[in-house]
Amino acid sequence: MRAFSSTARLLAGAAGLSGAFVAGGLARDKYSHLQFEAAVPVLPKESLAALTQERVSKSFQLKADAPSQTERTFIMIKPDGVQRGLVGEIIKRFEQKGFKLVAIRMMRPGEAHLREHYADLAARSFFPGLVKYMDSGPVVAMAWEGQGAVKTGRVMLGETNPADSKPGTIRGDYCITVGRNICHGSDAVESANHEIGLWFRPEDVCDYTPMAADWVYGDN
Ligand code: IDP
Ligand code: MG
Repeated sequence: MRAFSSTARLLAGAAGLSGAFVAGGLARDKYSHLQFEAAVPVLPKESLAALTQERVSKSFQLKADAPSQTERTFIMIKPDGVQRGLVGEIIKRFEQKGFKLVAIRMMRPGEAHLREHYADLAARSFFPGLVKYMDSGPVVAMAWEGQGAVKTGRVMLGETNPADSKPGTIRGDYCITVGRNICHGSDAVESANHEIGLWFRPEDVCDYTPMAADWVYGDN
């Protein structure tokens, strides 16, 4: 019996509270009142509810400082980013930064749409190759919202040519040549709004307040 009791004690110690319940059940005949009763604090239901309520309401006493203006940027994972399995990594970076995903869509829009998206580059020598590359597989189109989303989004992407992109940026970390630079990001607020309108219907863009907004924004 004594050996069994030590085993029960070990179990309880190693597995914590739940282990205490299990081990307590095993040794209940003779030893449970000695070994386990004191280890399990008994809180009346009402006080637990009051404690929870206090904690929860305290966290919401922070002043809401989420920006009133809602700057959005258009970010796209190009066909090479999709093929190379970098969709999750790129989304993760924007999420972890604190930006809010407001629209996302995987698609293969076709040449005409891609020509329109890159219309300002139509005269460039690399334009036909760019359209062919962009039409070589599905892309993931996204709209991200947040303070400074356009400018910061560009910083997160890195330079157009990955060779000039710093480590820590998406292009700096994951690609090598300008012809396979895995992602697109709007270069100005106006072009962002234009691009979001080109790739999404208004009803595809979601309006919501993330629970963490007050933990992302605050001037104190
Ligand atoms: P950005 O994507 O950084 O905004 P842009 O100058 O707008 O750069 O060019 C759009 C895309 O065209 C680039 O991301 C890249 O895929 C492609 N591109 C730009 N310059 C060249 C080039 O010199 N050779 C081949 N492709 C290019
Ligand atoms: Mg551009």
